[in-house]
Amino acid sequence: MSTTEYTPPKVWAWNKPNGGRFANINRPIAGSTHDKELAVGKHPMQLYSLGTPNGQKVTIMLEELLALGHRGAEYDAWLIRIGEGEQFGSGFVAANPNSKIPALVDHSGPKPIRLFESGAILVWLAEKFGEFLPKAGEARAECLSWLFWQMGSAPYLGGGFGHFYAYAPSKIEYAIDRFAMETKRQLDVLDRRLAEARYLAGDDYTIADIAVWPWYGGLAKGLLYGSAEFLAVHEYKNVNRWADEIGARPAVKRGRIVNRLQGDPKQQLRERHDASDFELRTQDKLEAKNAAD
Ligand SMILES: N[C@@H](CCC(=O)N[C@@H](CS)C(=O)NCC(=O)O)C(=O)O
Repeated sequence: MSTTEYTPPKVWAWNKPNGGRFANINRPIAGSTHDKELAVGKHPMQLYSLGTPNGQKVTIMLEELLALGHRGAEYDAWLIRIGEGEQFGSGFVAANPNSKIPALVDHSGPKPIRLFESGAILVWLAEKFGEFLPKAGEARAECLSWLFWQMGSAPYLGGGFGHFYAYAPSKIEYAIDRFAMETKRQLDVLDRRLAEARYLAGDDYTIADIAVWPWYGGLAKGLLYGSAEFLAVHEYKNVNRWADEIGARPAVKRGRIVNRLQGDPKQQLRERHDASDFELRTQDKLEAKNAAD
């Protein structure tokens, strides 16, 4: 990649790989690249995802619903390897025309209903089961506001800061400065909110916490982009208190490992088709299962 000053041409053209970490999958057109139907399991909810922060939101929500006894939230979690372009298979594109995980197909009604965008999936599940979304008033307003805050903010963290700090083929001071500043500002926004409230919507744990935790909880606990020291994340004391409290929830511990492909193999459950799949980890059979996949 050239390090000289770039003069954009009159009309941009896709004529060269950019060398970035995602160069082999990025392209400027939508639609499928190959035919591949999605597998369908036995449960009402069919999830097609990967254990990134965006994927974890949905598996945490489903595990929380199951923990409350909602059998209708039983799910099969199928792995979509985005590094290998599986989000461009025809079946996945039919579930999400935007070709990004997570996508959910709800088979509980007379005809399957597709959902894409993690925020939409969380609201759908919250309304369907009557959990984690306050029904009215200030708590509902706060919940929806922080939920949509996450949808608007995280691209600056992931696509901006994370991309230029950790993945871009060269370190560009301008880009890292710009997005580090915005990321720290966002952490401060959260820290101030969590100084005045236990959870983002107030006294109760909601889908706002479920959406924000995998991104900003992960960042505060030093799990994203190897950036803990660079961003001095320990300074955000209220975010850390909140991140620890949510991270200790059993459903969160389960949900965050589903569809994971990275990190400690004991913290990866590549596909989840039954509640008993989690026990495989404690029996040390998971590594063998993952190796066989
Ligand atoms: N706003 C979307 C973001 C989804 C997203 O960016 N997913 C990423 C993984 S974390 C993805 O599938 N990327 C594949 C690609 O860009 O080709 C959501 O919240 O669901």
